[in-house]
Amino acid sequence: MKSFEVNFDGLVGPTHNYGGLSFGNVASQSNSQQASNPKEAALQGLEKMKALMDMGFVQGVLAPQERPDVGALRSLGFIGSDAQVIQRAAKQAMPLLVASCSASSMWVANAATVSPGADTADGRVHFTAANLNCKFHRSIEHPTTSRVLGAMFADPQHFAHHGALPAVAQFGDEGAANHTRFCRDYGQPGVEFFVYGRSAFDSRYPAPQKYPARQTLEASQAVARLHGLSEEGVVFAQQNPDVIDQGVFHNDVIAVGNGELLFHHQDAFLNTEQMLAELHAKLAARGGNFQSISVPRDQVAVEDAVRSYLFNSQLLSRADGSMLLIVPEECRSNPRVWQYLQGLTAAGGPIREVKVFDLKQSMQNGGGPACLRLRVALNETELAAVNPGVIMTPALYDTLTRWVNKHYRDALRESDLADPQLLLECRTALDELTQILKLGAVYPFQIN
Ligand code: SUG
Repeated sequence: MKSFEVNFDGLVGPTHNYGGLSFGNVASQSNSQQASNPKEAALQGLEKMKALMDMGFVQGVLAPQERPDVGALRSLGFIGSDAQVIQRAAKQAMPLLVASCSASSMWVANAATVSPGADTADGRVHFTAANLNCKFHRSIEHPTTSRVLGAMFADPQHFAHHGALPAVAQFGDEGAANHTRFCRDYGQPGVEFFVYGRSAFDSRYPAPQKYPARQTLEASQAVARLHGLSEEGVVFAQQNPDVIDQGVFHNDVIAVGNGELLFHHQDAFLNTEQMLAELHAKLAARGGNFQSISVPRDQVAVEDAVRSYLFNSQLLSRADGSMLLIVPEECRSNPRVWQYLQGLTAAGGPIREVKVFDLKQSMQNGGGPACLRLRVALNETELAAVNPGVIMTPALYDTLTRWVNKHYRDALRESDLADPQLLLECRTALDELTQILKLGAVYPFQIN
């Protein structure tokens, strides 16, 4: 049976703005308070989805969330009508209003961790929504994420959904941004690679000093248990705490894997040799030939990786077995990174081509090509069970482009977030979107 890796991209929501909300994420902090352009952000994302579809990849779309999140503000004590809740928050606690308006659900690599049916004990595709416990504005995503994923992957015969882990920092879980899967073929049992930033229960593990480690070992282990993964099919590895302190807030800012290949920076991990040997042995036991490309620090410094998002790229397998790397424009404007990439594709290794996309609106908040997609490996039967409304087609691309042009603003500043009209605009847009994507009622305003 044929199998695929389907990329579900997050559609950027109408409140996309630069709130400076993510301590430890250099781009989010440095672009705080700049005016954003939600319309351009959503169109840039749609362009990438269309380009992948046109190249022959199966591409899906994941809906944004209802923002401002009036329910989150109510839970913090703001009362009155929806408009009064927003106005009171704007007056008394602007940072909370900004957090409740974030369009951060666009970075769907953080929506959930996904294990394909070939790896799990019951043969179903398992999803665990990420609690995103490290930042308030992201911790409010998982209830809607679960409803949206449930509406996309509804058939219990093929899909199993787990709620987010307990909402404490000890189980901080950031989803697929710290998870990669290696395999010979998407439909065959693979090796799932979980990368954590610290241990919450064992003080012998080192931890970063300056910025938070968002993913804990214990959270990764819990997800592996929930998904029914076998010991032979998992590898846990620790991120180098020093790179977290340089702005590598998720492993997907310093490494990306696909098929049998791990593409990573020399300084990405702790105990790298041992980790690579374990990956090699475990993949070999599953019939695969693990390979890695380590990018030396004297060619690309960690700072260059963080600024260019070289590793926040999509590594895609083409029909002829070679790989394509989808990188953001910022890689082309960094001379060292661009030179490295030229050498990489000329070297005749597995990565043969680099394609560049303009994702500046998302990049300015620390979200590159890999952040914007959730990978779900599916066989033909499972793909046929996915809600067809969320699979990208030329017609859906046209409809979504028209929908964005009709509903989205082309400039948003912090002061605009207090405008109660924005809430109405967003709800009108999202109500229409659930019909376009055939999701049913998934948003709080539709179900309360
Ligand atoms: O969680 N930025 C996101 C970026 C997430 C990127 N995802 C991956 N690397 N997979 C974050 O830090 C910034 C929001 C703001 O400042 O307005 C933000 O949430």
